[in-house]
Amino acid sequence: MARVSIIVPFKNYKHFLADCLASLDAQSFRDFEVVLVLDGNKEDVSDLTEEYGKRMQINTVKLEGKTGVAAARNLGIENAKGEYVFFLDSDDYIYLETIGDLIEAVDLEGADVVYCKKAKSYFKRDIFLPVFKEQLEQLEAERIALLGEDADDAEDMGESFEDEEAEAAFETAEIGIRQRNAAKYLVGKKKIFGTISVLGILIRRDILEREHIRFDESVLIYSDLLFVMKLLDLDLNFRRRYSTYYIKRTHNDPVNFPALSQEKGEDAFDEMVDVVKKAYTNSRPDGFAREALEKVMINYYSLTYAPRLRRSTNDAWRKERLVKIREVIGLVDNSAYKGMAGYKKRLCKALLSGSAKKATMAVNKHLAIKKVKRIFTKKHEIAKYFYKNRFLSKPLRDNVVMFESFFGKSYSDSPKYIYEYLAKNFSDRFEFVWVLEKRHKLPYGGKQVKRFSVAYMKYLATAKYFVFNVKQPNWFMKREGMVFLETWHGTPLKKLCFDVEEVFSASPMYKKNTFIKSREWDYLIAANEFSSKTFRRCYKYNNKMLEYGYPRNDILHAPDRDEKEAFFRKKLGIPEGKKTILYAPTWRDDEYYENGKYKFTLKLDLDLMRKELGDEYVVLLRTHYYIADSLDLTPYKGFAFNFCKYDDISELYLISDIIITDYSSVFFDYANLKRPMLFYTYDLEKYRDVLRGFYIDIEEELPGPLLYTTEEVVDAVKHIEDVKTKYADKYAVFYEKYCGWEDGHASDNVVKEVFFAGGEKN
Ligand code: C2G
Repeated sequence: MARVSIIVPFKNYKHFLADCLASLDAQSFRDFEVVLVLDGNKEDVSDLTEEYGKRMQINTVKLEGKTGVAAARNLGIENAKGEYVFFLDSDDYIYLETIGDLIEAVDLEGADVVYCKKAKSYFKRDIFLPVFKEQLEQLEAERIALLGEDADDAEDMGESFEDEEAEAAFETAEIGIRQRNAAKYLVGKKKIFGTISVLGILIRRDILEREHIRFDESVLIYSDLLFVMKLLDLDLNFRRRYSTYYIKRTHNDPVNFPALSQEKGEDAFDEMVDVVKKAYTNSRPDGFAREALEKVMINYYSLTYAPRLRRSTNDAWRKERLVKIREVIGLVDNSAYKGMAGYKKRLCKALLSGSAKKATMAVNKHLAIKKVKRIFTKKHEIAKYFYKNRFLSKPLRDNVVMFESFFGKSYSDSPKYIYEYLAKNFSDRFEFVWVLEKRHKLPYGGKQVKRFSVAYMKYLATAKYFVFNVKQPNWFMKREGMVFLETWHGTPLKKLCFDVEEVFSASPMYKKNTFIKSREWDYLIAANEFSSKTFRRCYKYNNKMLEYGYPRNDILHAPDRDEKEAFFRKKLGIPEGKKTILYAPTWRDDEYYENGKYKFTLKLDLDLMRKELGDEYVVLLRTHYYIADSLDLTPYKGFAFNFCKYDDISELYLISDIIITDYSSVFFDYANLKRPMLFYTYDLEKYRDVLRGFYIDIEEELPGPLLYTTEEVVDAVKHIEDVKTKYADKYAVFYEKYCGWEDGHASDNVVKEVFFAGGEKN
């Protein structure tokens, strides 16, 4: 008989189950069986059970005639043979040594129930674990640094007693304290009822039998609450292990793979109210579980439900639900408000007065105070307030066009070229506004506003046309009559949105928000057929696709390209007689300071390059716009030029004889020049296989060599003519596929279609 039965209900999303089983396979404690309960699943998982079944005992059972997680877990309990049971959802996984750590509390402390911490993640296991492990180790190091050598003793404080009587008294108190701690941790700390769960708890199985504890199968979403409350009311030896984690996976794609909680329908509220009432009335009147549940009831109303009261405009709905929630809050004993913030009590009391008007007024007052506080403490909040409350009700201005490139960081990319075409030819018809962080000398006298300033908000609310190369803010409201042209900023190489299985750096809301915002795009530019198809799929984009090539690449096909090149070489101070190598790498998802601010370590040995290539070449360095580090190139004066903050990379392409890049869409654009490309891909495996995944097989398709050391880069530059010859055929194929639509007239064509509805311009 195995010591632990791990009950895993499975309904769908096989790729999650694979991670779940892998996390069990990685445990060094092996004395467990997996009870895998199949709940009407359509995916065949026999390959997984066969593979993992070689190394662990997997008992697969099928739920017949019913469905739901409660029924599945009950069937799991019926089939469990272990001394202890542990519930693990098939879309979650556990940390290293979790089962062994929990069992340790049984062996050393005679625990009946052991619970661990929970961590949330939207990463797959491979990506999450190493980063998480590092964070935990760092925390542990900090703790030891703070407490010194006695760190471990400090944790056990109060465990040694000389006096037997005192020890006995302490033990009793301790059992109570431990029971109370468990109730606080598993219930009282929660802000909503849905997060109260059996996950991460090891339970002696005979207790479930003796006390007839099962999941209520008539309950769809909140069955955990009843189960946990029953358990907490028993006088058991509760123990905790805070050194290990149950990892709850947040689905980062609620559009395609919603979790049960993300699927909630209208009935969920009714079910919640019924379950809470039942859990409360069935609980021990003076028990710790009830005390903890009362806290959640107050918190749920004041933090989650009450703010919704104001937002809702549906009066019938509001009244009906108010009655229900009032019944719940009516159960709470007065003593539960002790120690809680005063406003929570005020909100609950107003609700209990029985008048919907009073309840709403109390909420409005509370939220108004909160908002005023926020306006004065949070950046941009006043401007946003004006956006929502003033500017959105002003009429649209039919002739205003708003431009933004890379979040206002530069005057660049396709918005720049569309602007210049439009302003040069139609300045009498339109008024132009650019979003720019720093003031620029704009040609054609366009107006400039700072991102998130009051003026920016005014135009964002009232301009008719928008030309942006990244996503608009999530809170942007598209009004009727507005026209949104999304230029995007590159042919996709790294997978995007719904094509990304896991997102490493973006928030779990990335897919959902991108989906919602891309519904607002009226036009999207595709530089080539591959982009067009990819965008349609990865964004589920169904509006107009402008298949003209990139406006930003028009300059690379301009009839006066050579004169332009000479002009920019001079303007940028490139020494005469020197050839130029542009190094333009992308950013790395896992090397960052904070959101949108990434690290960059230069992996090219500039000393070696100067020594070997300095007579003939200079290097132009250009990091990605996300990179926050600034590179000091003063030791390489005259050889390496810093163009990291230069606005327009298209102009840098134009003055470069060779480009070195990596996994950046830069190479699709540079290919328009038909000049040689080298790929410095020193971290290819990690980038491609762990962080992102690419759309194209770069080893196959790239029209230049993949290089891994500065020596190889130097050698390739020295033999650049050989590189050209070797890759000539691949280059031709690549050019045809990705640059075939580019003819130097993208700006013209885009403007015609968006601003003149495909008709005559004059
Ligand atoms: N870019 C730049 N300098 C760099 C790298 C990029 O100016 N060193 C600009 C180029 O215009 C490039 C664009 O930023 O085309 C996008 O850069 P990528 O490296 O491709 O990365 P990302 O911003 O993640 O965009 O579909 C395109 C993708 O969304 C990628």
